[in-house]
Amino acid sequence: MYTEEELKRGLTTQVFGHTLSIYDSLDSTNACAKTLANKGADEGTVVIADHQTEGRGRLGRTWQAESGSSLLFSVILRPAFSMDKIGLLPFFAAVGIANAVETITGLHCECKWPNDILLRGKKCCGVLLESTSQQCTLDYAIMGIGLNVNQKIFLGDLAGKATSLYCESGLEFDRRNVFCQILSSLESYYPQVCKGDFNTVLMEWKARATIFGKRITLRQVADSIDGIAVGLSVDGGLVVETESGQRVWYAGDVIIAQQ
Ligand code: BT5
Repeated sequence: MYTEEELKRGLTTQVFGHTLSIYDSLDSTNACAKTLANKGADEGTVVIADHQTEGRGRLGRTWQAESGSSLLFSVILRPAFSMDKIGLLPFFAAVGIANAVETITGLHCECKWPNDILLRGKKCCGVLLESTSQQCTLDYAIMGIGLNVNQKIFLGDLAGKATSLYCESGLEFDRRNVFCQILSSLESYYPQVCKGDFNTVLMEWKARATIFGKRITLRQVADSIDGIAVGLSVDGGLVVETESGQRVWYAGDVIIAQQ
């Protein structure tokens, strides 16, 4: 993996990446960041690894990434807001990352509820937010980001579903620059987010969403509903118009019906 000096050289941020923990291999950058946060690590501390042996997705799923060509990192956040805002943090992450990816590649990113970033309909980035609270107040959140940068092929389960910045642009990118650009983009939204103001983030997320007005199936582990995605609730849920009225969902996977 890169050295601290190499990564810090391109950083223009004040808080995000001020403290860096860099590893060749880890079980999961989110697990490591959680351990550091429990020991009191500062807001903006970043754990980054070249390889993960147990990269995590949501709902017990895994994140598979090729060493040497991906970005795998987690940022410790300690915003002083109440737990009712926690469901909005994935939108902050997605918009910060999408903005950076668009600047670097010139490609348009699509944001898919709740936490994916797509390029030309395929997933290039996943975000895993994990949080700990005490008496209704957020203690810290770990924002884990997996971005496919220079990976050239995706096999098995990922074939046809995953993509990378390289696959969509034909160009290889210096992962250090991509990393620095993402942290800088995230930090530009963070002061507003910390005040509990997600207006800009939600507006920019919605502008990149393609789900609204479409017929979808929303799948959870033991349940699924069909309906039309009509909007977001104030706390980040997906509002779906079903045959039995409007329902708000906070987790699950969206499948857009073929038109
Ligand atoms: C996510 O979960 O998309 C969140 C992934 C977060 C990964 C980062 S890496 C750094 C940090 N440390 C961790 O341990 N995790 C975070 P979910 O929405 O559940 O999507 C998981 C699904 O995405 C898998 O079941 C696969 O179908 C697919 N997937 C796995 N690896 C992928 C990849 N490299 N590119 C695209 N899709 C992938």
